[in-house]
Amino acid sequence: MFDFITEEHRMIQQAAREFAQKSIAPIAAEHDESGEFPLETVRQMGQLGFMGIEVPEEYGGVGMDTIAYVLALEEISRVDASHGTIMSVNNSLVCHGLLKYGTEVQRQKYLVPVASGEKIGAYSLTEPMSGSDAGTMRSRAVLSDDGSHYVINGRKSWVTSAPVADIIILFTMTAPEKAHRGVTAFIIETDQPGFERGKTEPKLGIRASATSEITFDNFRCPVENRLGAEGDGFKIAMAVLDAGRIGIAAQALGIAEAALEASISYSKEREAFGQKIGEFQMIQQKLADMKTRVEASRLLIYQAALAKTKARESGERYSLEASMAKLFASETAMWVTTQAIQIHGGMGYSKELPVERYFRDAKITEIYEGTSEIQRLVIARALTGLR
Ligand code: COS
Repeated sequence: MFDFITEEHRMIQQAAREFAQKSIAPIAAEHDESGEFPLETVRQMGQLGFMGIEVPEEYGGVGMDTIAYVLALEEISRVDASHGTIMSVNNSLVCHGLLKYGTEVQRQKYLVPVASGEKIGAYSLTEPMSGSDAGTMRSRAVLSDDGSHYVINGRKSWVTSAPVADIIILFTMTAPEKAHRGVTAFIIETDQPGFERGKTEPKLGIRASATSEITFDNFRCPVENRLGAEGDGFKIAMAVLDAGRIGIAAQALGIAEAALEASISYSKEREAFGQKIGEFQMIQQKLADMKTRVEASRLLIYQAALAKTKARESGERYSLEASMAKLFASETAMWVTTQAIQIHGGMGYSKELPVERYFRDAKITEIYEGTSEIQRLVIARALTGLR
């Protein structure tokens, strides 16, 4: 049916499925409980090429397209959404940003190690007082008198992978009077003085992915680490988030599928009132609606992935397709995981089964990389051209 899915796509999908089952499934619940970052399996994902799927081989990636990326990410997230988050940020927010906007020197120095999984990347836009309204940040970067470096000060929050990241793409203000047109992007090496990581956030879900604040105290960033021109940062942040939102949609799809599969199995085993619960119409209706929404999410994700692959040549924006995929898939994940708990009854509420983890993991997909409200705003603006 999907003739754009090639043999090569199926191979990476199968490789991701096998790796997730063999190496991630046995540790997922334990890392969810402890909140410990799964460094070993993340390194292995790098060796398998999953950390830079769309990056050309000359820059350390495997040189595939967005369909390959969403297929692999869905398989990883189906087993563990925390691994999915780490993979998604590294691929779409960091590698994509460095590939699209980096100079040749920046690509060689930063993209190669991040795409090959040798180093871990993060993306930092949000601040304590600036989330959805991303153009209002308070952190600052000031060019030194001799023009050799920027001095960065400020605090950023909710940075996925910050506690372990080697490289962070940072968005900060170089010209606050210009509002969003005063935002500039930088590549930060986290082993430099003036950079500090805050405490790891105690989260409801995706607990094995590490998230923290970061602070800059007179951090000196060489001019050659500026990503794009001064003032281009907001557009870079938004364009990169379009790519990121397709990744989050694929992550949400993986979570929803896992919850659906568990629900199908349970409804064929569990008996009540002398029959399998799957023989009751109320359970059947839930399963039918869950499956339909899962498959509709998949179609929107494929549409967005194809639009992004096409944009490589056309340079056109695919914000509409990305936001529709993220909106629908994340709300599907939340709805499907809620139904899954209901189908499992008390067992769905127990930590003995992974269903409650899917439910907790699903919630963030409606929040990060743009809330559902922001996705609706992007979609409506694309339709009307109004602001
Ligand atoms: N790609 C390229 N350029 C984009 C873009 C995109 N996807 N989205 C917006 N832009 C450009 C616009 O074209 C505009 O350019 P000009 O300055 O030349 O006019 C500029 O960026 C500002 O756009 P806009 O006026 O739409 O900005 P707003 O301040 O109204 O913000 C929203 C738009 C709300 C959609 C944006 O701030 C957003 O997505 N916020 C959510 C941020 C987010 O996802 N945070 C989570 C971070 S990851 S945990």
